Amino acid sequence: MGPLFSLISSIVILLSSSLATIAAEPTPTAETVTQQEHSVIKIAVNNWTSQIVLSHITGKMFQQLGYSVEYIPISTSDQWGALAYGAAHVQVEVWQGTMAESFNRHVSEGSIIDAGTHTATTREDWWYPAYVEQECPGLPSWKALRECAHIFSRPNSNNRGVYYAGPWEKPDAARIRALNLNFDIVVLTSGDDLWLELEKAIKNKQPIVLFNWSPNWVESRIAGQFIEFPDYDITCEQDPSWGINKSFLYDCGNPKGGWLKKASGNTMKKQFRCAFNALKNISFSNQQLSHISALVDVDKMTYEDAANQWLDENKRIWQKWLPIGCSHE
Ligand code: TMO
Repeated sequence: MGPLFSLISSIVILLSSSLATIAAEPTPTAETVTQQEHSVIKIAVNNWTSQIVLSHITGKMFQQLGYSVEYIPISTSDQWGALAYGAAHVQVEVWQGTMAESFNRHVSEGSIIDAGTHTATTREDWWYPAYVEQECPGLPSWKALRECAHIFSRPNSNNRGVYYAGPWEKPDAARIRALNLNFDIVVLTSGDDLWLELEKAIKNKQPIVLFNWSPNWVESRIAGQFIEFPDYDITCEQDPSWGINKSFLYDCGNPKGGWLKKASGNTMKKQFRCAFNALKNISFSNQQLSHISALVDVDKMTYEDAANQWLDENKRIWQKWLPIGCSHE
């Protein structure tokens, strides 16, 4: 560091410390700003449709209670730290199949709160459109993937099958290895990218196997099935000797009939009491979730319009979720 630079930096340090002294003087304006900052509820927005629409529905309910809300786009893997440190306060769709491990760990460490379970039951796994069965009659059994991997190949995959994953799946490479499947993985970055690949394949009647989940819009519009892997068991992820492969973990599918939960940071209950109580009451069914995702992915509404439409049409449902006599002021 040159002498001129250190001179400049000392001046900067001097200047900024005197500025800090001035700024530290309590002024009414500064206090108001701080208070407002504390009253903004930050909602974690992930990257699949029902979660995004549900985030907006939840935000509008919080606004009805008098809170301000902010939407924070964040990946499912980054959201745990954000919830633990207050960069986000709420996540409205935590899916068992892809998030149980992190969710349970953070809840047991006390860094996030389990804010209750939706009535919807969930499944997330490899899925294919019905026409694929004509070329691979052993489906939906996973064993058929051993015979038919090549029909899922793509120009650069060297006759190996290609599985299109989203950014949320369990370790697919580990499952492919444990079940000895001749597949490569293409990881896409959002639900939208998965539906583009699906649309392209359907147009050409080309075999495709990709990550999908239920509830989702797909089941209401496109005939198809999940691959039936060996049934999920927690031991499959913990003890290599479990299941058909005695040396490796993950020789099983994701849970069927999995849970769907809401999560909050552990300060939410105190900081935004009324909103926290509303959050605990929020509960969506399978039918409601596939409906709100179809509004966007099929009917091409914006996330916010879809949220507004659902709120307009279901006042009697969500108004019951707002705690009575509760306004945060
Ligand atoms: C978390 N997801 C519903 C995309 O599987």
